[in-house]
Amino acid sequence: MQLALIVVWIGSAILLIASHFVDADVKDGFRGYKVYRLTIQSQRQLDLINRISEDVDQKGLTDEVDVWTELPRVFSPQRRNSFTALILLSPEKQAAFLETFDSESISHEVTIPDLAVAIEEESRFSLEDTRAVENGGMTWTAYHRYSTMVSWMDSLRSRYPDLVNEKVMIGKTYEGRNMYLLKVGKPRADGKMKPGIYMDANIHAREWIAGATLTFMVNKMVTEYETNSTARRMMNEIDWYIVPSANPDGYEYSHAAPNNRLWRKTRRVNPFSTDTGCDANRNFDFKWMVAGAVQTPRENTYAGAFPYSEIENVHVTEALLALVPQVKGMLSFHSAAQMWLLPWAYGYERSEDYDELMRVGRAATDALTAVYGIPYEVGTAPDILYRAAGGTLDWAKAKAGAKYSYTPELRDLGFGFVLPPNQIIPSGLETFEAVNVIAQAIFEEFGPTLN
Ligand code: 0X9
Ligand code: ZN
Repeated sequence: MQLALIVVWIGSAILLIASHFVDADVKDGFRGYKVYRLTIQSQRQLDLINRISEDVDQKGLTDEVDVWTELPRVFSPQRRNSFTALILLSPEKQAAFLETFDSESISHEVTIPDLAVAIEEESRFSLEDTRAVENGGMTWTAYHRYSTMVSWMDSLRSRYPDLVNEKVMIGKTYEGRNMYLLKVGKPRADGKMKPGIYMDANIHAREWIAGATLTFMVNKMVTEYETNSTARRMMNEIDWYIVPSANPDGYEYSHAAPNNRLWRKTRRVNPFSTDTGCDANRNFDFKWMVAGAVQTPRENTYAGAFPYSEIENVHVTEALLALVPQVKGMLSFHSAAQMWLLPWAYGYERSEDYDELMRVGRAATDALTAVYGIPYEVGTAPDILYRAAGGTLDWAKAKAGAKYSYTPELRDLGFGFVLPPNQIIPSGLETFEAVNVIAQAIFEEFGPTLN
């Protein structure tokens, strides 16, 4: 009896999805699309949302229905503070899905009433933003294009030549854009090697707050060197290596038209498929494809046909390998789960440094939360999220000797990936405090010089 009920229930969930998809193209820049926050209170409810998420991904229908929040498989409130999920619904899908949620007693509230409007507002430039760009600068009150980030690196280097040591071209993207590694820090008078921290952002194209937060923090460290003792210590004690965008093609694509706003992957044309791109955060050669990744090019977690199929990952990898053994920390910024993730992400094994990474991660997020009260969870990806192999997080720890390897998942606040630009500075200020804690931990552990 019970089994029959479950079969009927799963069947109807699939039917609900299947029967409603006719045309999966985004229409009119997400006009009338809404984002809802669902509150999940049982394993059964979690199963339903995970099932919807998987089903739309497999069918390539995420332009109509998309679960934005990455959810664990197991409902364990003692492990995770909140079981809420953001879901995007096109106008055609709203009625049927809300009916299902109601019948399953999943409570829901609208967080974005019209995604098209949110995207328009998010993309708005003030006069100051426009003027800054025209003058080769950048602001943190708008989300900027990749070329603006590159100009910002150049301008920072020319204004602070003692602190911005190098801007190295590390290679070209699939579409031919230059990728850069910026090195900042106050060189030691004795020329000895300081511990290094590598940071990148936007390996996932749509997570715009990641690159904005990273450039904000770097800008702050450099421009406030003389006036801010925290910035000065960070610059004196650590050499910082920064790739502001680890997936510039995807990032630019997500900016190019409102319909592209939710693009996550790279932009490589796959040889045996009409589906473009691969999840670059599944493409590194460590435990590749072991878990949380697929071989279906259409899906958002497509790991590529083989490790390093993506040239951008090759460049990041070679840049980081050239910094061994200096780099002791790696921060690859994502959004939007408000989590500070640590290795291993591929499976449930504990790394030998698990306790230290937890301790330092907790201290970092405590400092972050102290600024504006934004809660963050700390843990391995499988413990608080899900397994995901082939990401920067695991690779940097296993292969590049970055002991303190983390994937910070920045602010969400119910907006998911479309976080209003007035959140950039608060996100930058709070994340800066967390990064400072990690820098201090690395400085204390490895000392002022490595040789
Ligand atoms: O799934 C991901 O790649 C990350 N979450 S996101 O919502 N930003 O897509 C989490 C990745 C954690 N694991 C690894 N870095 N491998
Ligand atoms: Zn991401």
